[in-house]
Amino acid sequence: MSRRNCVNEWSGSIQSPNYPSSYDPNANCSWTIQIPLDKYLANVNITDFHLETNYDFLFRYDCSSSDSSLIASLTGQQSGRIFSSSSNSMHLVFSSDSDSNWQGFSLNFTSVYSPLLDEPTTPSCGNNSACNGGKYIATLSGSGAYVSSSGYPSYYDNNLSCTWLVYSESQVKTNNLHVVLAANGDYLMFFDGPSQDFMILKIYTRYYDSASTFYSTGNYMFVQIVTGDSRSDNGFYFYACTYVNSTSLTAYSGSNYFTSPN
Ligand SMILES: [Ca+2]
Repeated sequence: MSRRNCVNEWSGSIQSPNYPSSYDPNANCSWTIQIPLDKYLANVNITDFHLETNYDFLFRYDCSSSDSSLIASLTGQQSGRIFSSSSNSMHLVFSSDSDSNWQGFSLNFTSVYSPLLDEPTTPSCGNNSACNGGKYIATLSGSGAYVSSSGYPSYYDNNLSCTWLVYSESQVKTNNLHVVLAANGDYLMFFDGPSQDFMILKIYTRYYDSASTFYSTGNYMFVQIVTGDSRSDNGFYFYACTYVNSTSLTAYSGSNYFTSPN
């Protein structure tokens, strides 16, 4: 069977054919999620996902057709995963082979406003930083990205609100976080998603220095430093890199198990 679907909604759900009964063999179905306005992301929660491992797949593309770049190939059991699009559209393709049909999948998606979907701006006040309404977007590849307050370890400015959006094709992981903030109401926050609308991962208000790491649940981590009108200190730095949970994600290898439906 072959089927194409367009979902032009603010929120909704998508199920594999026949769900929760088993899907058909040789299925080839696609969905385009299009959030009605720019600057919104589709945030997808996989509520149930059981596909035959390495034979049946849900392919995730970053834009509105399978001509776009393939982000991930999901197979096996993936329930509980969360991921986001990097724009207001996302394309999904479900493909099954000729036998062993499992239960399939059910996904919910919602819209999330992300003002940082504007084009990245040139950092206005130092390396990897953007302040007072600006933004810095780091897309992780290779060895990752160094993120710091402006001019670290030189003292940061007063009255800052600086933000960083870190994107990875898998999850975002922090390394070697070092924080030195003045005791003046200054704070550093990490959010588990593409904006401040998401759950707070960490808040730091003074000193912190550790080799311990933490992760985003999905593809984005949003970072914000806010400083008051007096006193200052060194600021912060960390190294952001891509984290792949190898027990639940089959990375796309560009090999021969996928045929485009188009
Ligand atoms: Ca199968």
